[in-house]
Amino acid sequence: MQELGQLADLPESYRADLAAQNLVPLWPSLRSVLPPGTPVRRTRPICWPYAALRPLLMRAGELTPIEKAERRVLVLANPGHGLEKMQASSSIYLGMQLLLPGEWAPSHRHTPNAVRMIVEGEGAYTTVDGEKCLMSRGDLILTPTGLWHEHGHDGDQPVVWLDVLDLPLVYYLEASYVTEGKAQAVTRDAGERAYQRGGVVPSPVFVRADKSYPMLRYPWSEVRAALLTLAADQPGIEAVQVAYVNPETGGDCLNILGFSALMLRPGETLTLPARSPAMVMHQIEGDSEIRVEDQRFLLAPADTCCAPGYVPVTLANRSATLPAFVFLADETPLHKKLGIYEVRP
Ligand code: GTQ
Repeated sequence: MQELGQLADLPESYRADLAAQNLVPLWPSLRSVLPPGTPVRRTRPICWPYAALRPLLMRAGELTPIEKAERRVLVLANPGHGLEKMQASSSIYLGMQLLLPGEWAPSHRHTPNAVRMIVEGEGAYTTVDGEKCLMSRGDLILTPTGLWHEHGHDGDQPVVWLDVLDLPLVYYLEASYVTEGKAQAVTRDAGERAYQRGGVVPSPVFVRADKSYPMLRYPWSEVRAALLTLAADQPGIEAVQVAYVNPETGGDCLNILGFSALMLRPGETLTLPARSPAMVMHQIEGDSEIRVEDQRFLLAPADTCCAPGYVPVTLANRSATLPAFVFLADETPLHKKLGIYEVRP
């Protein structure tokens, strides 16, 4: 590839004249914005072990009352982007949120999409668009763009969940903002019950719902059962994996980030090919080993890690007798919409 001219090759007075007109020569920067073959990635493979994070989150519970936090969250920040950027990858934000018994995180809605993966504790709930979604370990709850949501807790132990948002992307688009609201009345029936059986959807008098987000809570008990059934029925299947979809369309459940659950059979090692989107992995149950570039993470339940795009990711079940269950979040829907999605052999 041709070596290009540097900024220093240009006379200083010419550079000053350009800057005075808000002009920049492309050629000194061309190779950094369009590198040959593989993009520049700031996203580094990083692991956030829950055992290290949890005491710091509980300490936040002592130090900062919910009224002073609104959302009591420790952000899982990728140092490759700079901690202050609060990014796990270019488009993914991750936070661990703590709600203590009796606390309430007030109603608001915002442009970024969020999901919550429940990590520990019982008795909390999120009300989304008038639907009260109970939180249990492993449940996935959607709070799509523009929908009101608030969190409450009627139990007697701390509740922790993992927030996954497309906040870095929406912020970059200069489209990120919030609207405060009043406590919501519960007005919407549980989508997870209406759509509980695969292959059939509610169709009153032949009219299908046109809701963009018909299902907001994906109970772990159902997803786990689906994975176990798939593994038992199709022993030859390449990967025991299910995607969280919109049951009306079969498409991705949200527009920007994609979500799936993976079961690693006892002793299984699975290598995902290099794909363009960055990815987040969260251990729901069991113990896994994740290999990304020169990193090797041993995940225990509630541990979270991430991988940049364009590199293969190997996941191995560390148990020879028990299945391991991993929640995956990635940027696939975004890459597909933009036409930049790639899988490399
Ligand atoms: O629970 O609504 O981690 O608005 C970041 C922003 C959680 C939330 C986050 C939010 C929320």
